[in-house]
Amino acid sequence: KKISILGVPMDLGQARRGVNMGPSAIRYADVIERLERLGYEVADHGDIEIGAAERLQDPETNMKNLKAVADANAILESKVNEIVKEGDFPLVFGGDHSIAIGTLAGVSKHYSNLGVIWYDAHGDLNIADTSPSGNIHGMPLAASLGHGHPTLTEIGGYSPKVKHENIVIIGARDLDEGEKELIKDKGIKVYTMHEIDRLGMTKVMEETISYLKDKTDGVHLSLDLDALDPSDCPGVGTPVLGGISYRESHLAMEMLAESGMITSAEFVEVNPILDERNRTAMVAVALMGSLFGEKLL
Ligand code: DIR
Ligand code: MN
Ligand code: MN
Ligand code: MN
Repeated sequence: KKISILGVPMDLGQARRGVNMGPSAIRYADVIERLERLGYEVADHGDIEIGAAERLQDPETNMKNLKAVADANAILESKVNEIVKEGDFPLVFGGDHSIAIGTLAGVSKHYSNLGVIWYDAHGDLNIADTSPSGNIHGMPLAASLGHGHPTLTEIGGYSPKVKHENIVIIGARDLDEGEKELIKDKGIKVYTMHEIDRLGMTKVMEETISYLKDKTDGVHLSLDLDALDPSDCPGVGTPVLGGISYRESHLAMEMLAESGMITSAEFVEVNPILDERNRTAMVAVALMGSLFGEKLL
């Protein structure tokens, strides 16, 4: 099977510059060699182009850079669509998490019941009205569920991309009020840090896999590096204490590899400017190794 890599140097979905260098940082950490060593053919499709930042938050929409974020996601949608059409595995590097809108738009039309694992300290379930920041990287899961501004929900020309009952959030520990309401209202499956501590990652992943296995025909992994503890991944724009450990994350990726259920993935929010000697990108690449079947023995 062939893996097709796409970089998305997006930094307009949040407030801290530098996350646009995430794709370079991940490539610098030898991702292609690592995946090739596992026997995959790897094609690097390079980075897509991102437009210019608007200087102010639009008072009408309560969002920052809506047009530039939407335009880039439309391009991303068509590139990811092509990759899936070719029968390749799309592996997307961010860039901030607003790019999940385009990735999911490109992937989901190829499945009748796409599942999504959202590995993140945050829910990314805000709409403009509930967002405390106006940052679109806090909105991509809501947009993919069909909630929010049509400029975001209609990317790819259809909505929703995923059903509420087909998503699992893992690692949550910072949720806004509107996000909590949506989770309760729709009964969205969430493993907060409390459940991860209490059940252990093995049980969390066993439950996640069996929850998604029968009702989905493909599963997208959207991995925000801020799901991990900042001591392991300091190079992220919105670090939150008390996160998932490096070892638990490897276990999660290994269990997903064994399940054989993951059909697309993205690794986002790597910001080398905020990082320590590219550690966060190196963690991302190590986790990709496990996700694609790397084993010690
Ligand atoms: C916050 C932060 N919930 C917001 N979101 C982040 O701005 O909507 N997502 N950092 O990754
Ligand atoms: Mn996120
Ligand atoms: Mn996050
Ligand atoms: Mn809905």
